[in-house]
Amino acid sequence: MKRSAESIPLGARQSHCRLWGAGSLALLLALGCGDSDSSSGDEGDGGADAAGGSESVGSGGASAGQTGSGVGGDSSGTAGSDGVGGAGVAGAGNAAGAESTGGTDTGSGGSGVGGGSAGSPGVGGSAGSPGAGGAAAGSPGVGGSAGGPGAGGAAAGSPGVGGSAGAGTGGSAPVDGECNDGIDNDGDGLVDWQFDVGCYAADDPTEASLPRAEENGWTTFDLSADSLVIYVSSSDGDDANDGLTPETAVATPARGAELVRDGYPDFLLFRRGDTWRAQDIGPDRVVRRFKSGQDAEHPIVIYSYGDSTERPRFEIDKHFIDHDGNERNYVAIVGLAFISYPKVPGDPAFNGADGGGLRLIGTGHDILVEDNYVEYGEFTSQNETDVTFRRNVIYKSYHVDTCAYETDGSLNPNGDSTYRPSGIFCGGVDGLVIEENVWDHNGWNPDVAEACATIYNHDLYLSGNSRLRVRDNLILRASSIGIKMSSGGPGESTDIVIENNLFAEGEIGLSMGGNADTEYRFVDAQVLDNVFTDIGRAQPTTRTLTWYIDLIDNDGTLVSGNLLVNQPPLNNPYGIQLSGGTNRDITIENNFLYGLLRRHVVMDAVAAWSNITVQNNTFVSETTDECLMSHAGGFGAFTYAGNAYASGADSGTWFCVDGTRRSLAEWSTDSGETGATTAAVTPPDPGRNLDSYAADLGLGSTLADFADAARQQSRHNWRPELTAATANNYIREGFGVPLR
Ligand SMILES: [Ca+2]
Ligand SMILES: [Ca+2]
Ligand SMILES: [Ca+2]
Repeated sequence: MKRSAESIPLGARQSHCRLWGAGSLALLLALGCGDSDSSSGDEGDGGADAAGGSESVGSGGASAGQTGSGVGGDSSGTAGSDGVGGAGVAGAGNAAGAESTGGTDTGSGGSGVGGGSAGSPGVGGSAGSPGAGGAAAGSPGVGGSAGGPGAGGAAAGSPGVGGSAGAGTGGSAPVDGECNDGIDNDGDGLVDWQFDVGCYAADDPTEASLPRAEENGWTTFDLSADSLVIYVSSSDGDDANDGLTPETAVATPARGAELVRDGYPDFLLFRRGDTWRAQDIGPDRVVRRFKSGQDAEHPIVIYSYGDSTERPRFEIDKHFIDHDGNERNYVAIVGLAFISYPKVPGDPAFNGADGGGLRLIGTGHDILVEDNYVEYGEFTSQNETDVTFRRNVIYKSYHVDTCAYETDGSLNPNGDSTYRPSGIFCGGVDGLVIEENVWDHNGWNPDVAEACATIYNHDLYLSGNSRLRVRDNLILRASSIGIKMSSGGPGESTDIVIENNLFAEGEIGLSMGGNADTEYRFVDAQVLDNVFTDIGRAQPTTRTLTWYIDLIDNDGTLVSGNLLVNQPPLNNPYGIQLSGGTNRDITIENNFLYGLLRRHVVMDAVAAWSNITVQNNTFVSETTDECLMSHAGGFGAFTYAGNAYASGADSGTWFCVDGTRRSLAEWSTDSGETGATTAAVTPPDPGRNLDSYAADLGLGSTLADFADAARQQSRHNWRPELTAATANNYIREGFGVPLR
């Protein structure tokens, strides 16, 4: 498993393709390094045109310095994107890699890519020419150079194929990449995206497992020499089979889980598009603890196979895997769908209570949970180490009996705390990564009676975790809080980064406080470049809060680059609030708050606080509300500097100091702020949010429309425009703040 680009330096990885000399072509091909083009200057592999190609990574030119005379395909290709020349292989002959000369091209096809010269990257052809040496129909193009007949990465996602269809015939079929060419390119016995676990999807140009940065962000795997692969299919499996091939798949998850081995880098693969009901990894709690892999680079993997792009669907009434206090290490759970069927309205077994997801509670480490879909259930992880949740979709975790009522029968907005469903609960995890997930509408279900939103239910509930990274998540429509963070004692949560997430609705965006009142419970936190919009708009609990960022008992916290916008007109608003008995070394800088009602910053200081800096922020309210800024408790611990302020309120009332209205000049005197200005900003398109983004994308006109589309994300259907990173930039652009 390759975890990230950083884990294996690019140069080191490429070198294994370069070290082989001429004459090692067969081996190179087996390793997936060479290209599949001719190495002998034969008539080229003829030109497929670049029909709808996606970006591809070419695998180098072939060996031995022979100049291919590639023959171009025709030029009717469309819309391929640039291929990337692979590394050439040192050839014995002509070392000077001539750039392939694309033939005449009238299409808008992908780029041709020349084979590289000795050991050097291929030379990219120009956009618009079909694959290497592509010429007009039937006319011979000039192939690539030494080390490769015209053939680095071709257009249309096909590495190493000579960018062109049959000689002189002018091909027209799309060129396939390694994961869609019918060939076992890496010699592991697994062919293409349907079966090779090194393929993230059909578009993957490599059957090998590369770092995520080269796998469209997905985790892929290579088999180890001693890996056992077990296939499970509900549609054509049989537990009497051996499970060792797709044709001899077993039928049940329990049998499959029996066949993979504890402590080995085995693969338990479920057929995509199949459904299992009331079955899981085993029939009792002990079995559901599952197994461990071999080591961090050789996990035991639960994943999928087959022609469908639909995740294997598990209709469950309890957690699919439940470590239940035991140690399980080196486990990857990838690409599965978990539906809590007793919570599906209308299901014959409906009770609104049973179900689950994954319960990773124990002393284990090195756990990966990626690309799973969870409906009506949740993830939990406690006390484990190095746990990663990435690119999952978690929707409508809920439980009945969460409503509470006043004596007059009206709804108590606090709700009943007996059950506390959230999208995820993590407690005491050291090394927790939560990235690029979709958290939507967790905590309640308005389609079910007695499944109320309460103050106890959140999209993410993170308690006392350290080395915590929460980045690039969509955090939508929480019952109460988008990310609720609690910490029970001093330093219990340390080394925290909350970065580039998108928070929409819920009644509170981020709360790093709560549940205790001891000193300095959150240490070394960074809240960076997040976007918060429409917090409080929907009021599922019926409370009228619209709180964006709440910090309590922090020690060494940086809040920087955040965009807080689109506050609904409710009676209890704020932007960023700092409170609690202890806060020190806090910096709030370069944030942009626009269109909030009042109280953009609330400081509720006490004597114990020290070294609090608020600088270079922009605070703009268009309402006539007083108290754009609200500061209480003295300025001894504070440095205010260089902030820009604007409000529609009377200029004598923008600032509230211990409850007294102050003008900007008076504020500067009181606070000692230097360089304060009246903000003069005119955002190009203020008001942008996920409603307008849904419209912009043609998805509808509401946050719900956007969420519906975002929940369809998977490795086989990945749309970058539906990620938090892209949506955040869309919103940033409207407010005229720098893109990220
Ligand atoms: Ca293949
Ligand atoms: Ca293979
Ligand atoms: Ca791959």
